[in-house]
Amino acid sequence: MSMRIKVANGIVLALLGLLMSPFSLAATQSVIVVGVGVYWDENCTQPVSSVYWGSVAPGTDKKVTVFVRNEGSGVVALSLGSSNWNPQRAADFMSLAWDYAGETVEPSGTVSVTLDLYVSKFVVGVGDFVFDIVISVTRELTSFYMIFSAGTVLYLRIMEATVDLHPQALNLGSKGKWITAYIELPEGYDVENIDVSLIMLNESIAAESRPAAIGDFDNDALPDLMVKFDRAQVISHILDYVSLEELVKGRCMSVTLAMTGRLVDGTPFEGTNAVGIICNVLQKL
Ligand SMILES: [Ca+2]
Repeated sequence: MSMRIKVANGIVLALLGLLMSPFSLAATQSVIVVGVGVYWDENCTQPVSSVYWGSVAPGTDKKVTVFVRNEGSGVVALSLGSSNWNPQRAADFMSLAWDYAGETVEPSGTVSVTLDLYVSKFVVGVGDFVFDIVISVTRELTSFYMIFSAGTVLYLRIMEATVDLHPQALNLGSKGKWITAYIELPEGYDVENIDVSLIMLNESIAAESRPAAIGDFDNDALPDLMVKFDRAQVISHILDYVSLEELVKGRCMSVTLAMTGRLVDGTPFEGTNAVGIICNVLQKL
């Protein structure tokens, strides 16, 4: 027979003090008391109630080291889990591990463990996140120590999109109405999630809200999103920033345009593509 403690979510913090104490009521030999405490220091004077991971960039991890003490009367092994992820999707992109090797812990014995939170490089749609770290004894998994933890995903690297602009050679005197862009995203991202209203060229020309369509323009089996920009706006923008003199003198010029945008969950992306400028028309200007 062993003590069984059930803790409902939400009242865990109130019960932490109870969980961290040995259950001295169990005084008979046949009763094995289980309990585990987690501390910042080896002497077990500073209980861990929360862990702040800070900013974690996609594709990286953060570590914290804690001391786990067996506060029961029997030899135990430890087990690590997590729960109450918010947002829930954070659990799909993050994993919590530790370097505990499975050694048993004697009553009152402590073991130092390093908790390691890894954030997938494909993480999307997660900013601030919280979850509970659950450390339990394998002898009795219903006795556990729960630690609130929180952090923020820091999108250091902006996702690189593949951008194809058409026409590739821009006739500045053209009467064509549009410049068409085909956007592909890296593996793990879906062009369906691009927020068309936030797509910009050189941070100054917004994409038209329509037409916009998903297809596979370049037949590479990767879906691409087609959007259009007003050609007159693009030409006007280019003329604001390029030297006409150089353009005419060089007879030909290539201009790189940068596209920026966001997915509907806020994840940013960017990509560039060069367009040539047709010069013979320019000489008539
Ligand atoms: Ca494609």
